[in-house]
Amino acid sequence: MRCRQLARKEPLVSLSPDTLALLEQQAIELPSWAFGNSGTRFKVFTTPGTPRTPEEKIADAATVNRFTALAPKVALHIPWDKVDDYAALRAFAEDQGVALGTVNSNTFQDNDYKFGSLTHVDPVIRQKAIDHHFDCIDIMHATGSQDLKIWLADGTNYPGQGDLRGRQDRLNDSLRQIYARLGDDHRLVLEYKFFEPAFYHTDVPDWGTSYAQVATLGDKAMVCLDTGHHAPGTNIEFIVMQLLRLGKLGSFDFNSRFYADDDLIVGAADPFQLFRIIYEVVRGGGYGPDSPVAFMLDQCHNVEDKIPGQIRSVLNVQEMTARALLVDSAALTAAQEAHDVLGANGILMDAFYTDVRPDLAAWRESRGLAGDPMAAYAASGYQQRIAEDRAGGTQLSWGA
Ligand code: AOS
Ligand code: ZN
Ligand code: ZN
Repeated sequence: MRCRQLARKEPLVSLSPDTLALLEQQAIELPSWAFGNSGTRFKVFTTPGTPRTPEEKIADAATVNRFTALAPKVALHIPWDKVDDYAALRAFAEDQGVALGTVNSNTFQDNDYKFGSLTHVDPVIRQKAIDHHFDCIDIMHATGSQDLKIWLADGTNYPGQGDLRGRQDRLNDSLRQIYARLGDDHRLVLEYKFFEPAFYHTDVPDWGTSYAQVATLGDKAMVCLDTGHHAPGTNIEFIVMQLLRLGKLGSFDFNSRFYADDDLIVGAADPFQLFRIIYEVVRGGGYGPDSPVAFMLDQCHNVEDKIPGQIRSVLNVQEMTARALLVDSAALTAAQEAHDVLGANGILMDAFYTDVRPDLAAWRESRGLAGDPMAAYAASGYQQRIAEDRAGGTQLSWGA
């Protein structure tokens, strides 16, 4: 058995032109709601300069893109980003240099949905939830969006409260109707979450249920994996591998968690987990413009400034992608097939421990961007400007 770690003398060469060419293709979609005020159930702290309109949220997202060249799309949430004219909103976004991305539906803020939405026993309420998705699809035609993302708050709090099987059957019927309404270029992505706001059961608790549902719909239906929606200790990269293997990984909602659905900055809690996830994405053919996998953030910034919070997030994703692209896959396969347990592990760890930040900063500068986007943003005066300009009006909250 060869000890690869001891044999190596020279430091790893970081980013090759091939790796940089792959990084050039990185596109991360920002959630509009990350720019609104958010909080815990104890307090929502406001931030000076928080947007008052969907347009201002888009302008802030475009600012993140200007400093990083990593975030060319903004995801919308309906009705939080409701406007009269979505074609005009699209034109506004394009003027700012970004496109409108995933449309997120919302069936969790209306009294009618107290006992469910797409799973509801009452056909009138279930139809209302289906119709909301039809409205979202109409909006997607106007915005040029590809993905309709469905996350459901549906579930129950007590054993016996609902008929688990009946709810699953109604969900499938509702999803079939929504799927039938999609445009040719549209996709439906179904997000799963094992708890909250319902605590005994949720109707789409795990990747298997999401997969079982979308598999009955057709090729345009995929699974959305939110990194904060798993039980502690879950091997998320295994799920990534399996969904890619099945051709059903449609998108990520990236964020970090320490305890529950914390929605903290991606890569902040566990950069190694993010690395492992992105390595499996790359390994499974899920990276790049031709892949079906959309990289989205789903985060809230409760105490930190929102724009730098998003800048840090996309940089974290870029750094872990660069490290994942550094894995010597030929050597890894050879070590795996030789049952060189520690050698194989060492190859992965070599890539993870490579500090790519200086290389990425130099590469950014070579492309006319600031080497340190966080510092450049802080020095730009944008934060002060929006704090002054947006002094009047009502700042938007996460759910508005
Ligand atoms: C909820 O926990 C989910 O992560 C959803 O993606 C949700 O739509 C998003 O947090 C914005 O409401
Ligand atoms: Zn999510
Ligand atoms: Zn969530």
